[in-house]
Amino acid sequence: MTDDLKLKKQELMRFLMQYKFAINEMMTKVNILKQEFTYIHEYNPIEHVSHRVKSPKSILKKVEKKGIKPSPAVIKEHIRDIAGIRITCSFESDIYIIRDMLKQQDDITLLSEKDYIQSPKPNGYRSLHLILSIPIFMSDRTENVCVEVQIRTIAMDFWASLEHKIYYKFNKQVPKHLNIELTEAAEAAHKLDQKMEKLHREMAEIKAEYDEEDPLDELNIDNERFQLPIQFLNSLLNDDDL
Ligand code: 0O2
Repeated sequence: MTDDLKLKKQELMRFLMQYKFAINEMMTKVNILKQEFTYIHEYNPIEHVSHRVKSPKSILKKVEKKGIKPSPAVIKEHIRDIAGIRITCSFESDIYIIRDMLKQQDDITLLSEKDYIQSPKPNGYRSLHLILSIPIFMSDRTENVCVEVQIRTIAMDFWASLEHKIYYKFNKQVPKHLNIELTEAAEAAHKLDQKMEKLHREMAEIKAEYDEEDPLDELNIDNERFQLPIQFLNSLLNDDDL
């Protein structure tokens, strides 16, 4: 390998490294939110998280598509999805809860938000896209790095994965009848999301009523996991000597 090529490779590695670190930072944040939310609200809004750094080949494709100069500074400014994180949740309302939890963090700046849930794409694509900027502290400098965060439900993700496969299988020229069926499937997925959200809400209401009535709550005892019979615990609570 020539010295010039070695230098170019090093420059590319250094450029991509900041995106890897940005993903590490974001993943730590997401994991903390996941654990804290589970602890406080007794349920986990985040079902699955995946991440990737765009390959040099895909970055170059986007450089060509956008007609920009292939220099690190220009790429960094114009291509904001080099680092990508995808968060999958159970319910649509979780998406906005996670968005708000991320937005309120002091070191995160929200650069843009595209809500393809309120305004789905014509093909039926639904997802919430955030472009966030976070600082990365390197040995000799601080870099503000963009991360694209896509947040969607399991149903939205299921649809998007299949649509993506079909899109590339037919080299972006999907037969009309498949496009129609895909749009219908997106609608069905949306209906399922609405139904699941309704069930989720109803369940939360029942749980809130149940918690109000349950005297064990004051003792902060998780009685589902508690091994002693409930009558015994109630008798303890009613004991004047306590
Ligand atoms: P990959 O491999 O997923 O990263 P941009 O081109 O990013 O500057 P654009 O096109 O406005 O600007 O971006 P947008 O609308 O935020 O969408 C970018 C990403 O969203 C895509 O990334 C996909 O991941 C996803 N996406 C958007 N529309 C669709 C869709 O109709 N179907 C599916 N399955 N995914 C979609 P990339 O860069 O295409 O690829």
